[in-house]
Amino acid sequence: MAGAIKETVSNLIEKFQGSAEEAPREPSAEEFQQLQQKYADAGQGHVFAFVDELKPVEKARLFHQVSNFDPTRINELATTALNPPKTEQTTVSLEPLPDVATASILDSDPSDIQRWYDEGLKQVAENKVAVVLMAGGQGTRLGSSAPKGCFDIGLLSQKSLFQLQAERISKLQSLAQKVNGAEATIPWYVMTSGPTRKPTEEFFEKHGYFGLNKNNVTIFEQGVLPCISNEGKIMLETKGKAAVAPDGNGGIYQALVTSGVREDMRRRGVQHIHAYCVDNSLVKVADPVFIGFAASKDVDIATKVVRKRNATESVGLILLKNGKPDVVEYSEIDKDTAEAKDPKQPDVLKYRAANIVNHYYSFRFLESIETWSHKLPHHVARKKIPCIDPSTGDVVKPEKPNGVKLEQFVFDVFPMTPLDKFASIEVRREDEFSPLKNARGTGEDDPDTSRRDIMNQGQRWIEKAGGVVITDGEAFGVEVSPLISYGGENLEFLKGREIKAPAILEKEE
Ligand code: UD2
Repeated sequence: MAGAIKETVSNLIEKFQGSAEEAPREPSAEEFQQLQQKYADAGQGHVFAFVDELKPVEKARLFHQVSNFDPTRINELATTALNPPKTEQTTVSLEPLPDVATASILDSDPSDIQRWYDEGLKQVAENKVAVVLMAGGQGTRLGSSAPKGCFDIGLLSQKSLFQLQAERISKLQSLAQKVNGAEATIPWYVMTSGPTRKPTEEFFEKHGYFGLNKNNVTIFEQGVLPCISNEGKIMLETKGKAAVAPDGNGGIYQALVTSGVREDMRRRGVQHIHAYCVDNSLVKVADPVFIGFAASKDVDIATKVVRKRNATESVGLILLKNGKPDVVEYSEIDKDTAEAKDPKQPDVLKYRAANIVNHYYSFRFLESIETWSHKLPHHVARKKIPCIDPSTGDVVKPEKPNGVKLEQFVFDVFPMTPLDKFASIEVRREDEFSPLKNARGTGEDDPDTSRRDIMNQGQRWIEKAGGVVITDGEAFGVEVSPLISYGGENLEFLKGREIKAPAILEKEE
């Protein structure tokens, strides 16, 4: 009997909490009036144009949503976004990064690479390394409504990108455990946005956090910004809701603070943070070489780059801008700069250090977020934004861009650190960069190229360890589970073995 009562009580609590989440606290008339006045004073009073038509719970939701924004700050952003300052091109000096701030795996001494690896693994073993996954983007170009990390690129294992990344963390933890015999933990912080949070949480729950201890996996949410009309007004998605969009992967910094993630890192004694892009199927999560490289140089920021494929590849370019490390995004680079050739090597691009959203931060640097995060610029994307006409209440489905979305870019923090606290390291594209950007069949940066690159990498690892992979025409590649090998290590047991491609290696037998 007692059990039944307990069950009923817990159901009631859950029901109350559930309904409580649906019905936010109702603001007092005074609170509501103050907020309306604040918006009216900023010329954004139209946000409340239909408040008399709203039910109390809708009114409360609108109150809580727009309380998160400062209309005066929004006006500043809108003014800058719609009237970008006309910086004279001549005032911007661009140069490739100087040698002092660049290294390359391709021409580093193997003993250096081993030293960085050992140092990085030691930091992991001492529980000083954490990972932040940027997973708030919406896979528009991929054509999938689910978060990109859930995507199955068609591997024999049918593993998602999230699962591959989780298993790389798990394997690295066990490799680190061998360093000093103690349990090694790499906390994994997954940044989501409004549209990706719930499906991401459900996916992780459904897959039991891919075997990781869920106490070391934190799913948090980045902020949003209102969409702005071409006239500088906050747009309404419905009569009771402002139209908003995720604030860009540069929202990571504010989110690390407001979500309590930075505090959790501090409590755990984290010193080194690896932040990366969810859609890179080859990503080396918490790569010990990268951590060791950055730790040994004692930098605050480090970034991995690959050689740019061609002048039109959709990647940012890491370079020196007005003497500071910076990135010019592919959506903002001018043609001449993108096509400029290296004066010393006429058939090589002058700007060829391609950004791959693969960054290192010292925890020391993240302690200073409050001093510079408000200085990060907002980038403007002109979009067709479905909205409500504030003067008539009619639904508008625009045929052409009728407003702007504002987003911050994660790499805009680079100029905030002096050059001697910044480093970039070039890595092999075939080993470390295969972005899943486009729908199947595009032929570039799509599920088939992601799968191809993983299978080819596994085949290279096996052949390097002395195994023989039998391929013919379409049949190529071996999927090596991350739980067997993180980066191609410890595959000597395959020496002399023949493996018929396509194959999957999931057991060390
Ligand atoms: C990103 C880089 C670009 C290049 C390219 C290579 C930025 C700003 N641009 O361009 O320079 O490296 O990738 O693949 O980094 N994300 C969020 N929240 C957001 C928006 C994006 O978490 O509000 C995440 C997204 O889930 C992904 C990463 O940031 O993990 C990159 O976002 P994207 O794929 O939209 O960026 P893309 O391909 O335009």
